[in-house]
Amino acid sequence: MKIDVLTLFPEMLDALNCSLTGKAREKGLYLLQCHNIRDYSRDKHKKCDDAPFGGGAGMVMMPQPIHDAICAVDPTHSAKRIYMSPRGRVLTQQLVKELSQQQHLLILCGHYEGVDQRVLDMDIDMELSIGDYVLSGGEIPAMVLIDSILRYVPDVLGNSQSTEDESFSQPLLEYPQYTRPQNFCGLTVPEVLVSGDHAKVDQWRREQSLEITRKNRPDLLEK
Ligand code: 4FV
Repeated sequence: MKIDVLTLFPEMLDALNCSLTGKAREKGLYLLQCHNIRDYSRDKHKKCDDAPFGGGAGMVMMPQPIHDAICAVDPTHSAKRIYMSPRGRVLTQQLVKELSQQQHLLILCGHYEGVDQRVLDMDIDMELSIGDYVLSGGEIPAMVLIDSILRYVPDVLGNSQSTEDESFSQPLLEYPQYTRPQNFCGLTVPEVLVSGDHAKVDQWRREQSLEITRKNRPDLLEK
């Protein structure tokens, strides 16, 4: 999988060089390239934002640097081009799974009040939101999208890990997890988990998932 990220702050994406995503990148399981939109500004001062027509607070990212960056990075439109925005379709595990099948993603990160609509109309395939709240930039949402997608890329997760048994891959939320020590601050691990009876463990985990889902996300049970 090839991922191109267009941003005013490419250094923010360095966070992906840690942990699982970092190891996968070192192993060449995916190719991530970050492109600084400011490098494509034709303004002598490299200006990339301006005041909104019609008035209003804040600044809007100008269309020219973004359009030129997209055309330079993805000249044949081979990528699925995604703009991270609270206005977009909300990201779900199902959508993550679908997007993980793409060979090439281009992710545009907005800043300030957002991006000139004309570049979205001309160049973007999909607006995507990570949730109903407003952030200062699209870089963190882009990292959320990349991290969630990479977990479906072959060999990124070790053999011992799986995407099958976790929250949202099933319609129920994940059951509680425990590890050593068995007694921590006087709190012990549920006996069933150390019983060796796998059928009982599976039953306990399903009951816990149901209880947690009922408490925190009853809407998932309706589905
Ligand atoms: C966002 C979200 C988000 C809005 C203005 C970036 C910011 C600035 N992106 N899911 N929620 N983006 O808040 O994806 O341009």
